[in-house]
Amino acid sequence: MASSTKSDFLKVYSVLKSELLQDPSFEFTDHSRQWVDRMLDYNVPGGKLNRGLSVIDSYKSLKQGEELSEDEVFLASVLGWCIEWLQAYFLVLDDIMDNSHTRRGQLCWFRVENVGTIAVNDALLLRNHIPRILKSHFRDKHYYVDLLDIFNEIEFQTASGQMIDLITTLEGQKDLSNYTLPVHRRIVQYKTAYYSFYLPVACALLMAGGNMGNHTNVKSLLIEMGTYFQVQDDYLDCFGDPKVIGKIGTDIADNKCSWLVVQSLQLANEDQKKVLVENYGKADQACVEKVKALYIELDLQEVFALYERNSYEKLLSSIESNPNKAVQAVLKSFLGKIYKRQN
Ligand code: GPP
Ligand code: MG
Ligand code: MG
Ligand code: MG
Repeated sequence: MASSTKSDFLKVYSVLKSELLQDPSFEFTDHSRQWVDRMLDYNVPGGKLNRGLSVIDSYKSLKQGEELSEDEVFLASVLGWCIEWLQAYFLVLDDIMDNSHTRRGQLCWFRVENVGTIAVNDALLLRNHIPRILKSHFRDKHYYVDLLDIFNEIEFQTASGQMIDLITTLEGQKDLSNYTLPVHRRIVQYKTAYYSFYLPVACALLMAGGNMGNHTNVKSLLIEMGTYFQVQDDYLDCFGDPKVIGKIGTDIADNKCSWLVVQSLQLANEDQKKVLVENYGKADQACVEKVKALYIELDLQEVFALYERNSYEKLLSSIESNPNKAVQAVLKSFLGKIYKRQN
């Protein structure tokens, strides 16, 4: 099945943006309309759009054999954009919390001249756009309340994951041995897997007349895939090319419970652990470089390559054990998109 084209999807973005800029609940002035217009263009459409596009692709797979109406494709695109709006809202705030510099090949929004802490309110606007979009396009659908509920649930889970991502760094400051695989797993499932993998499929299923209640094994598979995706993100934070990933890594300086530091704590001898304790979590480039050199010494690139191959094989065999061919197609296309990704 041909995957949805970015350009058709982007046309729906323009429609949604114009609707929001005409929202009768607010009396826009030229100045305020221009602000929201620029803020949306800066933060919403510039990513890979995988999450959003996968709602349409998943919906198409679930409706296998049926000719989709223009209206159905439009609605699936609208749901896809709601996830991209959610992602934009998270990223604007995450970049402030992680003290990041760049995102998607440009300055983080809060670092743009004259934006600063206005970015916090912009994130609130992005978040509030989601129920407004859903109301405009889904209020007469029988699954409207389920859609609202799922966006609320997933936002709560993501914010909870972000909380443990942040407060775990306090534990790590006391003692790095608090950074273990189970701790890492819990963080990444909540902060990334739910909204990035489970939510797109759950939206497509709701539109197709089903729900995740009948697909618990699919849910756990999506969470596994999301975990693998965030391990890749942790890896790319250190070993990715900023020109390709569009962002400069901050995990080492931020003392994050990253997959890389967890692996290195398992592999390091006493001297190497000392290097970690002395240099991890310091906002000093020389310290960051020492940690990176240790990662290379411990051959974490190879450890990651092995993990990546294993995860891929495990995920593929769980997917193939699913009895539903349409669901298999959805999951395989997800996995194909992220396996060995460089950005
Ligand atoms: C990814 O963490 C997780 C998020 C972007 C969710 C943020 C959630 C909030 C409630 C704000 P990350 O910091 O590793 O992502 P990146 O590497 O893209 O900065
Ligand atoms: Mg971040
Ligand atoms: Mg973060
Ligand atoms: Mg990261």
